[in-house]
Amino acid sequence: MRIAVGLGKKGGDKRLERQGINRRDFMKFCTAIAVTMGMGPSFASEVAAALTGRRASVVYLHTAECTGCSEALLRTYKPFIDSLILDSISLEYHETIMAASGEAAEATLKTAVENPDGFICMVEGAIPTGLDNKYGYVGGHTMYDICKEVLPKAKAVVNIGTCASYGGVQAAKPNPTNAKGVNECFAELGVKGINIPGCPPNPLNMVGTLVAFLQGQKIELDELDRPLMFFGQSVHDLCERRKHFDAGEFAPSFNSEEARKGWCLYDLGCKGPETYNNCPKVLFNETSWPVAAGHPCIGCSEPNFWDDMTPFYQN
Ligand code: FSX
Ligand code: SF4
Ligand code: F3S
Repeated sequence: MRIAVGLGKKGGDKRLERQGINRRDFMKFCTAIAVTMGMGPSFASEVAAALTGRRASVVYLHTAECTGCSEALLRTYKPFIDSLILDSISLEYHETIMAASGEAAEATLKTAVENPDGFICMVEGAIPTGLDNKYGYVGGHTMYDICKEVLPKAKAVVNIGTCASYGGVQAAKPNPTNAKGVNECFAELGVKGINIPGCPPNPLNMVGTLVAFLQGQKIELDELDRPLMFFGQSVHDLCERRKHFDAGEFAPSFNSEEARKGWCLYDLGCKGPETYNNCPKVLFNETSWPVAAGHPCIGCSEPNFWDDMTPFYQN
């Protein structure tokens, strides 16, 4: 999957042209990333420079998950985020979308990990540790062993999605595979990944993390290893229905006139007050987010949300 490394603005522009992405659309995308990162729109040119400069080598590992995180990344935005991302990073290994299979795929992973310039490792999914780690295999190796081998060698580890961050649905009670988030699982090896939770996470938070890393920015994390620039405020604080919460205006049912008028969904189970994420500000697919669509926030980016936030439709 390695594509020739392009350098500098000129090389980056050529790469964009090849993908049929015009500069205007690209800058629109960079502005969205700048805003996601909590910077003003003028920061877009620095985002563009980071994304069109020397491409970072990325190894993307899949463990126990639903692949919704990769789907979220690949199915969003115009110009299509996958072209932008795949053209901005050198994605050396990604089990879902790589062309290679079998031994060729394994050889690709080995080469990527031995890259003298280093690599960033993104992990999607929880690590099953029950039964001597035998619940999940890729290419004859346990997911645990693959991560144990690869993660300590990475320049940075980014845990994509709630599963990789905290265990997610795999770790929901009774957690039959004893699934764990990456940091919990590999803390003893000194692995401390940046968590980008969400089930699925917003791809712009993932790209913003990558941009910050490429720029050499220090990424400030909260106590749950989430970048404060994306997860520093609660969904509730950013929600467009908040004025109705403050006014005591609560929709009595999903199918009510009040719900349609934008009244607060707290009485219908909304977990926005306990959930830290930027969904109301960043939106998914440039379009919407759960509460705008009339559905309560179920707290999908918080640890143990399957256990702690259920029942989803009651408070
Ligand atoms: Fe988990 Fe990713 Fe939820 Fe799925 O694979 S965060 S189950 S949306 O997509 O890891
Ligand atoms: Fe808060 Fe949810 Fe009401 Fe929005 S809908 S104001 S997030 S409780
Ligand atoms: Fe998840 Fe709540 Fe955002 S359910 S997508 S954190 S609004």
